[in-house]
Amino acid sequence: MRARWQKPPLYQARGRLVCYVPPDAPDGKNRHLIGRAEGFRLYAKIPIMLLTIDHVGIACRDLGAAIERYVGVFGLAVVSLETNDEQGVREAMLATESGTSYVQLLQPLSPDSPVGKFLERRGEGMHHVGYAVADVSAALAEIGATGIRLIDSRPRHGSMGASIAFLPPKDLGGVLTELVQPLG
Ligand code: MC0
Repeated sequence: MRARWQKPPLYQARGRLVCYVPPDAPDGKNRHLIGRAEGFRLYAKIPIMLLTIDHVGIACRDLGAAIERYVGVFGLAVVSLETNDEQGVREAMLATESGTSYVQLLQPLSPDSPVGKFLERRGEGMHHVGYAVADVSAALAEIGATGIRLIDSRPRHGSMGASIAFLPPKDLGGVLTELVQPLG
């Protein structure tokens, strides 16, 4: 019987995480080919771009009422209340127990803003997911190179001093996606 293929060990070489893969090994994720030797392939491991879920954005008509609901039901803590004129929202960030991921409640400043149009079309509900990245400009360049369209080709100002950029829902399974480089 043919031996089951074993995942090759990762090790450091010249500052990079690499692994040698035998000729019959299946393709792997998060790695790219950097060389070949005697039928073996040498891969460098690609770091995962999305570090964590930074926040879930929820569109609401009445920010005060939405805050009361999320604090009352889940015991979340309001850590920031801001108006973002460029994005057309009044918004609150409510921290989860981890302290590094948030529920973001969004009330539109006008009916023709992104959240205003969303409420009109779909009603209250989940508006977008925000993922933390180490470097939003670098992430935009990498994502753009895959053929995914960018709503923002350069970073904008987001909540709590973050740099943010949006990717269109039509290219990502119907989910408006935000990249977030937290402040500091
Ligand atoms: C619209 N669509 C969505 C959607 N918004 N689908 C999923 N999730 C959403 N959030 C869909 C509509 O249902 C429609 O689909 C199509 O997109 C066009 O809708 P539209 O109403 O005509 O809207 P557009 O095309 O003018 O704009 C949609 C787009 C826009 C996503 C490009 O909303 C945008 O640029 N969003 C990024 C900025 C943003 O959302 N800012 C507010 C949060 P059908 O199938 O009917 O064609 S600011 C924020 O969150 C900041 C403060 C932070 O986190 O720090």
